[in-house]
Amino acid sequence: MATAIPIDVKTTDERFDRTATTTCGYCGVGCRLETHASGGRIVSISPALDGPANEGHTCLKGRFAHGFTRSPDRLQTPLIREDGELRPASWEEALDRIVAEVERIKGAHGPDALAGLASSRATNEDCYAMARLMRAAIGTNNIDNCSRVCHSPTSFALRKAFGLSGATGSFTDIDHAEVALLMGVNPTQGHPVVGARIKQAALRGCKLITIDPRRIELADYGAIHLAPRPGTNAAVALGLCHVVRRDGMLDEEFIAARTEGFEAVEELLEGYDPAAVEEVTGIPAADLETAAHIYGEAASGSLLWGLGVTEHKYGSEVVQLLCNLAMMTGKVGKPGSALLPLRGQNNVQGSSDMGALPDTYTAYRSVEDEDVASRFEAAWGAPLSRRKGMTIPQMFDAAVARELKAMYIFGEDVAQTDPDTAHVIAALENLEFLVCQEIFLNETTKFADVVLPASAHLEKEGTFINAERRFQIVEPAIDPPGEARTDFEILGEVSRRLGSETGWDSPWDALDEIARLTPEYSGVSRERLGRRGLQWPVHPDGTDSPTLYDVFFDRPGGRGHFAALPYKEPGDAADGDFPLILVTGRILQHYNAGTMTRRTGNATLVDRDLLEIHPVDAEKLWVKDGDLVSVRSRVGRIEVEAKVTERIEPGHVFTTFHFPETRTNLLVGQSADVNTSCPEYKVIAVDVRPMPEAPAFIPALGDAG
Ligand SMILES: Nc1nc2c(c(=O)[nH]1)N[C@H]1C(S)=C(S)[C@@H](COP(=O)(O)OP(=O)(O)OC[C@H]3O[C@@H](n4cnc5c(=O)[nH]c(N)nc54)[C@H](O)[C@@H]3O)O[C@H]1N2
Ligand SMILES: Nc1nc2c(c(=O)[nH]1)N[C@H]1C(S)=C(S)[C@@H](COP(=O)(O)OP(=O)(O)OC[C@H]3O[C@@H](n4cnc5c(=O)[nH]c(N)nc54)[C@H](O)[C@@H]3O)O[C@H]1N2
Ligand code: SF4
Ligand SMILES: [Mo]
Repeated sequence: MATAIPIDVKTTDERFDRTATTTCGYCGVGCRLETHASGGRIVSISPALDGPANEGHTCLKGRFAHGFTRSPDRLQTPLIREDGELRPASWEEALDRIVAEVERIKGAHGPDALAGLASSRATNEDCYAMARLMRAAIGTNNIDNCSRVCHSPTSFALRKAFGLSGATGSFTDIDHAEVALLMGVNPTQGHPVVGARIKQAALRGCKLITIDPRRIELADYGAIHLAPRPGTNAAVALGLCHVVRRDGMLDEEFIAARTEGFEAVEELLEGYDPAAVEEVTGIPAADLETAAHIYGEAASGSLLWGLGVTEHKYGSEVVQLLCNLAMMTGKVGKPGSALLPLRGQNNVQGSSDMGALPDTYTAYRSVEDEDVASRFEAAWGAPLSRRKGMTIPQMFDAAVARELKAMYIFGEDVAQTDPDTAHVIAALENLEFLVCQEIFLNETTKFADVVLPASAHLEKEGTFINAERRFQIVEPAIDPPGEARTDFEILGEVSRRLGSETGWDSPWDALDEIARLTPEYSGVSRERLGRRGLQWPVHPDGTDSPTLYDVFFDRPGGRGHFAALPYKEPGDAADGDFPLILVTGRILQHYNAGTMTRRTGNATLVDRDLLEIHPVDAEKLWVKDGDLVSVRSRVGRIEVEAKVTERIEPGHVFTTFHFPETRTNLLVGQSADVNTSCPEYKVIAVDVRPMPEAPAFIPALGDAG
């Protein structure tokens, strides 16, 4: 159990009129930060030396990208659409409009004609309040969050294989691992403080195996890099398992005592010898053998993965295959042997844990479970639907079909970040009523009827849960600007006006309620979280769980489950018309929709999305570094500047989705994970052509800080 230090330990410095210790609101590492403010503006942010995930480090986003908070573009009053334009309105007017429209649509079409999205950028208490608003005040389970387009396959697979939807260990396991195998994850860009931890581990002798179609930075520190064709991870994982078994690296004792279903896997593995795997993946057989021996022979080894695994048609199956690999070698549930999916958003673990999902209440308990539903009914004083709600893609399909009439989108820029932008726009246009609760106008607010001005992570209190399942405290560094209110206040007020009084005075009341209603979080309280947080499950006495499954798995019978899943081809493939495979992802300097980082000094570091292309392809296509190119997929076309680089393999191209001017997601189709409908953002067949004219300059939004 982590020792709690009182939360009011703060620096005192006369240059600042407010200091706070909080948790970073960008990525899922969950760095603890010391904020210093003066005159209502943040002056500086430094790393908390005792932050368990960051131990005195941060990246450039957590430390420096705070200027957006006082950007002149911040939403400071509610907005209402009138004659096609958004105009400023009072809170009364905006809330009245919401209540009138929600009641009208609910009356005419029933509660399932409405849907909501919770923000994984916001706190647990915000997401819990959003789930309560949709379920109790409106009466529908139509609620989802961005985990759908991110790590929902991880959640699905971990629950199937081991029982719980979270990393099995902690970042410190990397320090104790003889080997770290990274599949489809690029931590030096996406989770930089963990990326730095991995580099340090490598310099101390930890052997890295990187598996990525691109030569990511950590490959330069590694023992071996495997570059599979995008979408062939299953064959890679099965090939690794084949060699581990063939060459006697199985942990027979662990398999016998702790698992079930291995026989079916053994049979399946016969078909995946390294030569067969080379055919499918393009990875030289000898390299696959080397990687399997490095991992298989080590006494401890951790597996890390990201969207290069999940955002595929069979993403949830590949995660199950990674679980197989860990169980075959007994590398789970002990120090140095952890499965660490690097969850993306600062609180995507939390938004899902809090039940901002169409099928589950807190801690993944089904909405169809009578006992659970009736406990929430009693607590919330409202009848609750036992019918599963819609996922995000189902919501958009239903809106296109004019069955879904209204959405309440809280902190997600779906018109920029969800796949198949044209389809998303058609859905948003079809809605009779759209509310956006935001900190900036974005691509999605272009379709909103009401926009509510909310607070950023540096302006609110509550808790986030990081990628290690760690609840950590969030404290306000400054107040929200103008008339903006905290997300928690807004959601409580909307609930109240729709007839469902929450009775909460602050997020801490909501946290107490969450703990009361959820056995896995029963020991969580503000006081106990202190400066170091607690990793769930947290028992009633406050003991937490840095390592899961040291004795048994959290499944009926306590055994881990092997899944016998063969390789299947990705949803899209290159052909004569679309000869290249586009992979999309992110870079260090910008964050997802970019609404925040584009309004900081980071925009002077990088001011546009770039298309990475190998010199061989570039030459074939007459493309030079810096040229504007046209990229066409089966569903859309964009224009973007080319960057010629050997980091990418011939036949593949890569770009990001941080700038609305690029509209990368126009290119992404409807193909998605078979179990969770997570989009296949990583395999898009495209045709790239040079453009006749010079690149258009995309002006940076400037540093408001
Ligand atoms: N700076 C920054 N940090 C972020 C974010 C951000 O936007 N900017 N976003 C946050 C969010 S929401 C998330 S979810 C995380 C995501 O963090 P990551 O999971 O690291 O995300 P990506 O960079 O999208 O993809 C990881 C890698 O997968 C590789 N890949 C693609 N296809 C395949 C494949 O078929 N097989 C294999 N083995 N690899 C493949 C890509 O080349 C890429 O290097 O980052 C978080 N942190
Ligand atoms: N092509 C491609 N597309 C992708 C991906 C990819 O790899 N490739 N990755 C996908 C992934 S993993 C994810 S998670 C999604 C992320 O997609 P989004 O969730 O849409 O992206 P974000 O930029 O994190 O921010 C969401 C919005 O929340 C607002 N916001 C931030 N903080 C707060 C807050 O505290 N309160 C309120 N009310 N609003 C707030 C921001 O201004 C922004 O408009 O993108 C997905 N899209
Ligand atoms: S690594 Fe992630 S949590 Fe840490 S400072 Fe950077 S963005 Fe924030
Ligand atoms: Mo994500």
